Amino acid sequence: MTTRRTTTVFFDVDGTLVESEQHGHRLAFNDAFARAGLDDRWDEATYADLLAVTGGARRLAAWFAQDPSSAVSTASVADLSRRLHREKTRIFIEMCHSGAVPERAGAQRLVAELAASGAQLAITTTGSRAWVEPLVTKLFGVDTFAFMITGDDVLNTKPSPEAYLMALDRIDHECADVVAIEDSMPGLKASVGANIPTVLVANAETAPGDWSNAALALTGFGDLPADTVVFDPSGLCPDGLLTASVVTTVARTGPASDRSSTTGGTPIIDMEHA
Ligand code: XBP
Ligand code: MG
Repeated sequence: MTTRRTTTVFFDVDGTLVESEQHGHRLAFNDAFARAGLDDRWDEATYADLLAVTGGARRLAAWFAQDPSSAVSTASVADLSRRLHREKTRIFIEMCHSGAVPERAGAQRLVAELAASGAQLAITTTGSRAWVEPLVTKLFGVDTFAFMITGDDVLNTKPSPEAYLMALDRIDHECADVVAIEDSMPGLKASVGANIPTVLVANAETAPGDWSNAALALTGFGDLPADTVVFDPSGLCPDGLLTASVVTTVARTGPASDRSSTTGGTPIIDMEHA
């Protein structure tokens, strides 16, 4: 007797399900600096660079460690980063409650389609549980995601594969085809590092770099006129719309190491110069 295989889809949150970085987290970090009486402020270009460091407290610590104009001594960096991050998290939770953090165009459609198709959905994020749980629940519903792995659950944030390995441990992956939906290079490294085929729904701001480790890369879910397919060596998404059927096919096809026909593909567009 053969066991029917299920599909499990791991969704990243920041930049993937929600438009949260430049007009969400960045503003909350700046507000926390101001409330603490610090002159530090992150403009969009600075924050785009800082996104290479995942996890808010780690991002703060990296900033204070590198910024020669910062008045903060090395000894107090870790403590200050933790305190500022607690305040930033309080501010960001208020922003989530007030509706200031919207879902990404097409995310709601894809999540609903996948849920209707019977796929199991889960969250794998580096963000803090204190805002992830209420925001995801508010935007996507209480029972939509089977479980959420957050930055609070791991020792090592993305690009470490730890969150994804932990997520794999939570499912019966012998019987499930798995796929990750990510928006950034650290996220892509993390999911591919756990040998999970990945759809990169890239955000221009979060994902400069080489996308060819993705099974499929787009600049959006396909719901906006500007969304384009950037990398699709297997011709999985000819219409440019990321549907439940496309995602399920990526899961069934498996990781790059299991595929024979797709090695050596090159991105259709170089996003750094697009
Ligand atoms: C998200 C992050 C998070 C957020 C801020 O990365 O790195 O740190 O930027 O949230 P990913 P917190 O989307 O790859 O999971 O301040 O709660 O950490
Ligand atoms: Mg992300």
